[in-house]
Amino acid sequence: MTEREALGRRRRVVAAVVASLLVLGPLAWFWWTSLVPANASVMDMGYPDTGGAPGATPGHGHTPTDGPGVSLATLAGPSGGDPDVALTLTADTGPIEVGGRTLDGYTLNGTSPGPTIEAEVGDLVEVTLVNRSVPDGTTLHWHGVDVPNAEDGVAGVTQDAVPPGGSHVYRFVVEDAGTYWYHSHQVSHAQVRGGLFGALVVHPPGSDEGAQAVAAVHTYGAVPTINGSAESLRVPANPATRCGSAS
Ligand SMILES: [Cu+2]
Repeated sequence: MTEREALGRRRRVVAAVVASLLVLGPLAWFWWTSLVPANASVMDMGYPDTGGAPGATPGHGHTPTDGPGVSLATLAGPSGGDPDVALTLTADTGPIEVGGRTLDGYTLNGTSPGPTIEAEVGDLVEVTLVNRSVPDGTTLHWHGVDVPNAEDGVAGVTQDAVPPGGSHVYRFVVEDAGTYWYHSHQVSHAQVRGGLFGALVVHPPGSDEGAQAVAAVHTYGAVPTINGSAESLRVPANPATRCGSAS
């Protein structure tokens, strides 16, 4: 190989390496910046991104600390008026008996699932959540129920988690009939899985629904259950009865 040929070859190699870097460099950068952070705090809410619209800059309004945003306190349920349905749910850390096994879990009023809450469309529901012994704090979220934002029970977003020894009152009017569930929205992967949930049934106004049965299906550990029992659910009903057995 002549010196000239060698030089030409070296140039081609260098050009190929540079071209590869031009392609792979940006790809590596995009890959790196798209990685999920190793840990994220729900308390670190970042900043509102309005895509460059006026007021998007921190210090110029529309930031959580720099008004004139809407205060969460104005987005609460009715503060006055006697509730139609009122109850206290006390959250505890404790053993749960399922299918002949005793598992570490969580209870509401000593059971999991917690008590079924029954209301009628238009009722004012008041639930006092007491955290007796859940170390990470807890909340109640009304899954699928259209409630004012401050009653939504999302720890770190709409309220602080209720610490051990603390309590929180939720008040909201149920406007849509249906079968819903409520559950913790704090460390949910452990607390909901471990039992901090229950059913909320909103009946149509003045309806005679005949028979009713709630089936809360949940797996504790590896034990599938209905209403906290590993047994099957039997609902006695007379012929021609609509939907199960009247309670
Ligand atoms: Cu939910």
